[in-house]
Amino acid sequence: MLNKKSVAVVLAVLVMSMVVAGPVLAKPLAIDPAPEPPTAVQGLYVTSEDNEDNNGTGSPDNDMGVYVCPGDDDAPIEFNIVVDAEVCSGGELTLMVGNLESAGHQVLLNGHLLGNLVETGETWTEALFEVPEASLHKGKNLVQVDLISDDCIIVEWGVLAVEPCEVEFVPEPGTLMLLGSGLAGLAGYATLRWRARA
Ligand SMILES: [Ca+2]
Ligand SMILES: [Ca+2]
Ligand SMILES: [Ca+2]
Repeated sequence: MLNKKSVAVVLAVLVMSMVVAGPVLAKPLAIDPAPEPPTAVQGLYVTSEDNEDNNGTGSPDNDMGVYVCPGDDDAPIEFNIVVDAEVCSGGELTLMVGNLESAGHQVLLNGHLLGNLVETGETWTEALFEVPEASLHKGKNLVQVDLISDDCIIVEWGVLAVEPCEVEFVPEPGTLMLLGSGLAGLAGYATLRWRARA
């Protein structure tokens, strides 16, 4: 038969253990260093250092390359990938993500949901997402990872692969005028030479 005192002790121990354990989150684990991002070449835009915060001020809140857990001050994880060319087709976003122990975290580009991260476990994952043309533009493209499931993850780098625009030769009015004045100049020169000879 339990007396009141022993019940109180058991309750106290239970409450204490809950306080110590805190919210139940997948424990961050040590994993090998992340694979390097690809070299930035034409059409391949790489961000491996944070450059954006939760309020969009353009200052890093240092949420890349470190564990971020749901509810942390620096969550969600966000950064910009700068595309320095016009965009005339869709592309692909690749994220290097570490320690995905549950599925569900959402990946957005410029506010458009691209998809969810899947569970791959205690390793690095190259997560690939198709990007529709409407979600891409020249300049800063905001990548955001919303931590939906109870899992702490690392986002190491992000790469946008964008098809270069097809170049069509359509002379602009300015070009035509230049061409025209060039021809007029040539004609004038020819006339002068002809006069000089006469
Ligand atoms: Ca953040
Ligand atoms: Ca950030
Ligand atoms: Ca995890």
